[in-house]
Amino acid sequence: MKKILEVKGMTCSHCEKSVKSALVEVAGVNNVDVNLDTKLVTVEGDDLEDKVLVDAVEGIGFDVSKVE
Ligand SMILES: [Cu+2]
Repeated sequence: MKKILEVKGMTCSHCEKSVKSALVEVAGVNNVDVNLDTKLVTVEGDDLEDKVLVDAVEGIGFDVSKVE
């Protein structure tokens, strides 16, 4: 399955790395792709729950404005 998160506050490759590493640690996540231009983060994996993904991103200080 695939989830797309809109993450506010990512500005550079360091932010991108932080968000990526926070999300790959979530159980079930197989792949994370960050687009700094659109601020969209694509997460692929099994049995992904919106709240768990949002908590992982917000836990390192970014805001998630939308999950699709
Ligand atoms: Cu940054």
